[in-house]
Amino acid sequence: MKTIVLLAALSSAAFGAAIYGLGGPAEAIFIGASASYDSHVRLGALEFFPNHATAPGTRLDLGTWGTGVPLPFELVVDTKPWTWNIDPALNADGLEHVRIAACAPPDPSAACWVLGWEDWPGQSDFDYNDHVYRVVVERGEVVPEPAAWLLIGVGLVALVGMKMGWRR
Ligand SMILES: [Ca+2]
Ligand SMILES: [Ca+2]
Repeated sequence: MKTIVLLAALSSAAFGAAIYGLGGPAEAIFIGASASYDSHVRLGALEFFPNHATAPGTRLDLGTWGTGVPLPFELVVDTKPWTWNIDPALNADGLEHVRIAACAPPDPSAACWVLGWEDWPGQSDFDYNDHVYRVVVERGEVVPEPAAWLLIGVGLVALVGMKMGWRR
């Protein structure tokens, strides 16, 4: 039983149960939808990509996300009173309503994810293609931490000391 639970947790993690910021801007690109119900995506105060009124390839700036900060995507079903969260624990039916797969980022330092949502609760088809988009998360500029600055300072002092030593 424990093994089954662990495997379930691993398979969920393999799909990337959460998407995290990398200190830089994030962008969403709409891919498409195979659904009869209307739905759109919510990310905090942003409501976007109505599935039947958005052209594939439409891009949206999601703002800057700090390193390790999860992006709390939700799928809002407009036809029915259903909202699904990226975290299955927050869903009324307790089920996973989004499959997440890695994709090739535009530059190697960024991360790219494809999110495919399921808009029906409980006994649905679970085809995870009712609302599909890509998210590219960019890495922020790397700013040395105070400890790193201290090390750099110590290194410079040592270098200067060595040069002065050689002159004597
Ligand atoms: Ca579908
Ligand atoms: Ca479906």
